[in-house]
Amino acid sequence: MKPEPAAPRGHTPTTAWRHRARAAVLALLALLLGTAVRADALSVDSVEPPHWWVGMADPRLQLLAYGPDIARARVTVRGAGLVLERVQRTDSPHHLFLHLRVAAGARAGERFVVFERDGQRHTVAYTLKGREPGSAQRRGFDGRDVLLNLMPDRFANGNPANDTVPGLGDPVDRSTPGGRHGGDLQGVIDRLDYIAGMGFTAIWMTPVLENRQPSYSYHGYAATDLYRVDPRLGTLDDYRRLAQEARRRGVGIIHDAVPNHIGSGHRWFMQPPAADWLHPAPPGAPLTHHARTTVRDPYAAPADRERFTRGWFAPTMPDLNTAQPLLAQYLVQSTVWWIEEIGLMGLRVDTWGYSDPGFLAQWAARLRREYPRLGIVGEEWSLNPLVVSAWQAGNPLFGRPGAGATRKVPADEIRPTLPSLMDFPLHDTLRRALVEAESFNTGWVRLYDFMVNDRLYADPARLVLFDGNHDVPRLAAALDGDPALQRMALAFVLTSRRIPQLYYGVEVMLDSPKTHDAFDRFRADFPGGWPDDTADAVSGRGLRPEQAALQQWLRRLMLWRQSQPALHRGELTHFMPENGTYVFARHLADSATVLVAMNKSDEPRRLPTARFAPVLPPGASATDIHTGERLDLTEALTLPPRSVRVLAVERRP
Ligand SMILES: [Ca+2]
Ligand SMILES: [Ca+2]
Repeated sequence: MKPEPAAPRGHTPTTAWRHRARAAVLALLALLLGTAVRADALSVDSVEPPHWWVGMADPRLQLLAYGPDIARARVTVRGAGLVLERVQRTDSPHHLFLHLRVAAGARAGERFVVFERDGQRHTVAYTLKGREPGSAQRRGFDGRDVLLNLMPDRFANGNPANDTVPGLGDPVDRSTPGGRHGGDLQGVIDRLDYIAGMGFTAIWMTPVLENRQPSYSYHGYAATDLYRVDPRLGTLDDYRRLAQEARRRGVGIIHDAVPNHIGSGHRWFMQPPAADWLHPAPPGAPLTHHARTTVRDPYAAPADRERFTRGWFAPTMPDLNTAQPLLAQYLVQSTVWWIEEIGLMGLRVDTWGYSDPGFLAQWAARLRREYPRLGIVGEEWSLNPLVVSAWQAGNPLFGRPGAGATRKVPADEIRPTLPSLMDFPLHDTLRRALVEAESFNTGWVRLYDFMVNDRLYADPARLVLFDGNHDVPRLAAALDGDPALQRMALAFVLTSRRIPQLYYGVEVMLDSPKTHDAFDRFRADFPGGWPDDTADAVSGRGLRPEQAALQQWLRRLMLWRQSQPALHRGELTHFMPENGTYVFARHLADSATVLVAMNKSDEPRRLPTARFAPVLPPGASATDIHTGERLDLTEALTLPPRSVRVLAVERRP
């Protein structure tokens, strides 16, 4: 399990001859004085973060130096504008924490961190970079965007030379659903024209950091180095190039951050920087029970709450004790590092809620202080809207109540700070509503009724609604392969009062088992990502007609949506479902209204338009954005059987 020491970071200008001369003098002294001199060579194997920036809102910088017996070293820092305020030692002899301050107005360039011990000296050149113009004010994602979730190992193999990397374990094996399939960042770069051409404006990739695990590493959620791109996915330079090439096409990158756990192949598992760095390991301590309500439930037993946040996610995923202040600062900084280094648009945060609540509030607040507009969407996989809403900034229901309040809340409850959450409750409801038979309380009515829960959210329009992701059965499977229902689901995701996110391959109806534990099969390879694939979603070669038709239908909707302010920030008005139909409108003063009408029944439906009066001006007409049909809505709206119409409403002059 224990990996080799990481390659040194930063270069070390100390010359060997000087070491040797000093060692000879010391040996002579020892001989003369009769005292023992330690023969251990002073080495610094890594300093993290590997570099930093001038001009950050928070001037603090915490360096973690790692090396054999480094805790006994004396440290000085040379160079203007980087001030060493304090050296902190823990119970680990091999780690040393340096608390520094980057002075206001400090210039970009190299500084030097000098370690001295037993008469030896080791100097690390430390770079403070200049920030890209506008870095702090980078725009996050919002209703204008459509996010693409893809898994790099399963999207496209752009570089067969990196499929297996000696020393990392888990060699490529495309024949196994849970093996590495060889996809990589180059594969994504090669398909950016396709991604942008479909109408996506952001890519959320599952984690790209090193996962040095002996097996089952392709998913990326067991990081073993928080400052290294997994070499099987590419290099740091590839990641930077991907972000630059994407940005040129109007596409941002959303980085998957995992503050809750690491992989058991991480050096920290065997050699933590402090004894309280990780929560106790199973089987001595139980795994988490995934009961996420415990951190909100006023009646939850303390032991149940504790087990949720302190229990390991899996036996191969050591749980980070994020209440440890040095670790909390490490995690804030490593996230800032990727944002600055890659030029990220935002973050998707894994297993939000599984960490210490105080840490989560602080982590998000620190990032938003550094980047006020950064997009951050947390994964709170609860189907209960109350549990999801509890994390969104601005929710007055959560946080410690003021004096005199009688409301019972958990003692450590903290005000929410997160701008966005994944909308698992609405995602799940949408799927159920589509496959259910229609009745007075099932089918469309289930979805219609559910929207009242938007009252719980401080800002429902900032939630991310998705057709699927890497953890749930494919949309095609959930809807029993029905193309009409898939169109309705996708139309809803792309026109609802949410930020839409699609899962790669949904445009060509990628299928999977329906059972909820077939994770590896939800992550099938994107067609055409490998040279021997019989179909190619990008060129269209080998696609079945219904696949190509859905892809074209979706492309039309996504590109058109880019010019529709009513879909980006409009109000929502919806009408009670009738006879298997559901109609809603997105509208905004001084902007064209979008009317979405769906018909699940096998019969055509004629809907008198009088009841849509609040959103349809008298004598309105509309264009079906897919067929180009011009519809006169004065009397009625007709819907073909099992269809969805997305309509651009026009006022008749
Ligand atoms: Ca590859
Ligand atoms: Ca945890």
